[in-house]
Amino acid sequence: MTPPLAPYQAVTACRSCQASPLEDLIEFGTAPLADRLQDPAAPTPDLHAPLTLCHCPACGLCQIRETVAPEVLFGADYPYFSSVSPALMAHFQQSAQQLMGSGLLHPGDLVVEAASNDGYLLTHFDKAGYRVRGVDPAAGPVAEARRKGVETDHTFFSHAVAQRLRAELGPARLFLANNVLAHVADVNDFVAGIAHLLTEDGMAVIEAPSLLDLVDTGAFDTIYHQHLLYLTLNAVQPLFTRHGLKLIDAEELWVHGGSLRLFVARGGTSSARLHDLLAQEDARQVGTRAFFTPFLNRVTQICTETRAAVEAAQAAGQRLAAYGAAAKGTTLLHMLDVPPGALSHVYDKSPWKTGRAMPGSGLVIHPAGALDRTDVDVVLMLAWNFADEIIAENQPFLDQGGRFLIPVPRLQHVPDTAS
Ligand code: JHZ
Repeated sequence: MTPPLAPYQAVTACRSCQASPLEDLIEFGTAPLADRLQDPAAPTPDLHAPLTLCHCPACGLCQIRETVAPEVLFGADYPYFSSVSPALMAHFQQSAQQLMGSGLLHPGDLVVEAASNDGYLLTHFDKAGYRVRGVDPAAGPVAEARRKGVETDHTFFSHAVAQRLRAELGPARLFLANNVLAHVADVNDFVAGIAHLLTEDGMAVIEAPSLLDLVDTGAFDTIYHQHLLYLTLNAVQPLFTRHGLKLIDAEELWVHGGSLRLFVARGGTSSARLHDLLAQEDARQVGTRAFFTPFLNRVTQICTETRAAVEAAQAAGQRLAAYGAAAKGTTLLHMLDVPPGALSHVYDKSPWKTGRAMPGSGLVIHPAGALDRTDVDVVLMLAWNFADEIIAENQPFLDQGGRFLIPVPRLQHVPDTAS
């Protein structure tokens, strides 16, 4: 049976520079929409949409072709709450402290964050006495942010929203946007909004998935309908220039399997670090077909080996479950296409996900207390980016003979059964 399709449009021109044609890299087929969790008691057919990774030969921007209606992707039921990972919280606390210690902000300054989620980042600036305003389209996280006292507009950030905010609150000296630039269909409108909102000496600090890391770690599962862009510094530079802004510095981060932090201002000298990173991209010929070839082979290898490991465990009579009802898990399970029933359920710590079911696979989400051998023998790690944290918490499960399969960056057995 053909699954019902979500409302979507396929772009034919680059989302940034508008050049065409775009060149296709991988087709994932018709994939379920990540993060649209089901109520197992009253399931409705999962919405799907084609998913195609492509790139723009003109400006080098890697992107997906399909734009699923954002209200469908980030609607009332959006289940992602950033505050679930202590490592992520520590990362953002450090980032807030660094920015507050940098001398950029003065008392009474305005800090605006797009996709402020549950307010976890803005609370640091709020407590330090700055004026803060969040903007987020997802009802659940917005309610949580407001509960914490972080004033949040329940909407998507755009140029029009920036005009309204500036008229209401004045310009912002600091604009934050973590894991949102790459989610925006009209990225030119978003960046125009940043340019409108910033003070003359203001700064935008933006975190987004790095294409180089995606390719180097084989993290093909982070490709899903929410992620429209996969950034390189060379490809985003013209996006900012087009709107009178300048990329002045960049930093590589470990978060979400590898991200870039971009520092964008109206002018100023570019850092030596930025020049080095741009030169590294040039040396790797990022954006050419040859650059993508090893990655495309790796996707096939990860899927083949992981599927074989799941099937071998199943054939040996072991009970398998998954860990981490992450958005990326939807792409991974779609591409693995393991036999129905091979995995019994998925564990996840997020109380907002418990009791619901993952799209596509239908795996029901169980609360992740300590894993126990009386329930499960082998656990497929969908939240592989937090593998260290999750394994450290579950040492007793390993001591009892339990096993983890970690598919990305390369299939790894923990403990290593080969040794
Ligand atoms: P996690 C999210 O993707 C959502 P996801 C979003 N689509 C996006 O763009 C990217 O981030 C960047 C759970 N967990 O953070 C929590 C445990 O159960 O990798 C999460 O459900 N135990 C906006 O969803 C999931 O795993 C733990 O100890 O792929 C991890 O999801 C920890 C640490 C996490 O992002």
